[in-house]
Amino acid sequence: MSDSPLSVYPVKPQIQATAHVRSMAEYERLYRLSLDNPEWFWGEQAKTLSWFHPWTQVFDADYDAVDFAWYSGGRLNACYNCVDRHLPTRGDQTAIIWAADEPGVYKHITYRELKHDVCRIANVLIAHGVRKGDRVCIYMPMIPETVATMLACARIGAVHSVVFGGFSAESLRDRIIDAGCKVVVTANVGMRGGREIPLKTITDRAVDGLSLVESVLVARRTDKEVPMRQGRDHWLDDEMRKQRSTCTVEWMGSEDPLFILYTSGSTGKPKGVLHTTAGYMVYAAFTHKTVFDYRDGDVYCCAADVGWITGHSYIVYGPLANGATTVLFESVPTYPNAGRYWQVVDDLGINIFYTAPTALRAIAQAGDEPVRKSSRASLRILGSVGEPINPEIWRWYHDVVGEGRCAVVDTWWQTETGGILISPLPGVTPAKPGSATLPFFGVKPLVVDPESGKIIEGNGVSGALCLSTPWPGQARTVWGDHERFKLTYFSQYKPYYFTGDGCRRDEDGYYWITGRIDDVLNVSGHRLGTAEVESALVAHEAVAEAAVVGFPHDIKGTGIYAYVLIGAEYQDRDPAQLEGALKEQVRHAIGAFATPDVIHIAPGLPKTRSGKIMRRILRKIASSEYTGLGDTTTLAEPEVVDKLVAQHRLRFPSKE
Ligand code: 7RM
Repeated sequence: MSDSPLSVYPVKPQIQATAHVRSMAEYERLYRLSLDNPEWFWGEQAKTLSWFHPWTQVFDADYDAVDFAWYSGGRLNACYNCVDRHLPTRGDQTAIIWAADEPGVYKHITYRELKHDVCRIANVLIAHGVRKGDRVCIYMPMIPETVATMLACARIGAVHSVVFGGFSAESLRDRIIDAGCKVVVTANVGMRGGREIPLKTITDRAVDGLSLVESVLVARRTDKEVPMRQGRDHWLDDEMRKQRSTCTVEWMGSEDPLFILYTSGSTGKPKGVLHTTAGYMVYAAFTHKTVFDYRDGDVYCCAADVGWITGHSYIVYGPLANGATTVLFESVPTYPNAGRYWQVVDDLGINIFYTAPTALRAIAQAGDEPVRKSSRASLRILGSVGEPINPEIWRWYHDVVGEGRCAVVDTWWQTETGGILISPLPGVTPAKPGSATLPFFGVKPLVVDPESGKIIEGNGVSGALCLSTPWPGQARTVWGDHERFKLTYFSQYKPYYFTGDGCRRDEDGYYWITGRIDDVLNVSGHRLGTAEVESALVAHEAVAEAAVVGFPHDIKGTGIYAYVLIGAEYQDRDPAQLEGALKEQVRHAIGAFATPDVIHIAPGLPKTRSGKIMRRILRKIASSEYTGLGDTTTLAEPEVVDKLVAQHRLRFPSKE
């Protein structure tokens, strides 16, 4: 290891190497093999799944058409792999431990019970007309029925589209329409941090007047009564009671769709990222086993929401394919206090814990006391995902939470990648706090010069992060718009996949993700396009124009800063009231997590003479960086910058 400004955390002898890769030498050897002979490597990994019919070709691609096929000729079923195949050996083992929002309330579900629930729900879906290839929208809280519904879809070959329970009616409606969902599964309410979320009411608004949606199935999270529309709405538990607990599996082609998951990009509406069956399952299972060193009998907890890709791959499909015990955590890290995570860890004897830096920052604020109150003796591995982890928080996670005994794995990946691509292997890869370290097997990251588009070789370099080799877990297309898929990911640095992230490869070849270099914000680990927030703002009649940028935020990582130009007839309005109304507008259009932190009613926006908004300048001002704004004399109205700076200074005097 060469010098690094940050300390290197060597692998400690007391941290056992992952059961699957034992040393750096073995990592390097396997890594080289995986790149030299990917078909052999990925063929070997696929053998850990159960197949109805084996594949005839591991990989095939038409690079011009951006068309990838893994395990062609094979037939399998994701639900069968997550549930049925475990019954002979693990029927009585706990598959899911539900940790309810209410502290201390847990429910254990065995693999056998899961199978019965899944089959009943699958039969309910069939009874409501769902067939292979049909889309089902899942707008649910973190309850066992949600996982069972995902698996039920997979069982009958339906394509699920899970929409995070924090999205608004409008966002939900857009996603239901885009995917063409004929059934929506929701719950009467969700519970988060002691508060009720009116999921059914939001669903009613979302599907109002949509003839496309034939049935709304409603899980009962609490006893709360909600209006049910005759003929369309049905209680899920009532429907399940009418059904048998067996349901035949639909054998799917390897490349048949498994699910759609919407994600934000730099332009337009969110894209429905499509993952297919075999490649996704192989990748989710193998990365879960290897990166988290999952061992038989371990209790594993990923505290994400199933509404995001992390929940799909590392609460549901990866762990269950490996026959794991996976914890479904319904609550939030700060409820009823900042010690909640560690209470759950002790109550359930969790060995592997996976969360996001934003959650760690939120609880680290409360100091070490809430952590020290717990034993955490069961913990072996601590994972991080969703955004760059600040070295200070990494150290807190490692030293305070893990008491130096646990390996920290900072895992970099995306909705589009299906699974982890850059991460240390626990007990194998020496860590550097803040670096996701080295590529996973079969993954070849490239650092590309954003100006010239040329690959930058060697170490000690930075640029745009691209990926040069295909891997089984990668998304296949954007639902209904393959051109957009090609354009978004494979055109900027053709023929490579462009991630949207910037990165540095240090002297040791370690990767440091520096964050998005497109117009995507990472707010509390939630992905959000600036364009989405802008279009929500301009939909308000008072707003003539809006420009949204990110700025450093202590807890959220990135905060949302919106510059808005107000129309002439609204100039006399009380600014505070207007700001409130605009925040409400965004909450209504997208969801609470997208609410801007700052609404800056601006006299103008810095634009080039050709009318292009200079976002770089807006980002700097929002971050209280008033120097180095560059040459502003070429702007259409250079004085606008001075005005914006003066207004920002006045409002945030303490930030300088
Ligand atoms: C898994 C997930 C993807 C974006 C990605 C990055 C950022 C995720 C890390 C990270 C630094 C990490 N999917 N990101 N993990 N940045 N270090 N370990 O989050 O589609 O919702 O977001 O998240 O910018 O492009 S996602």
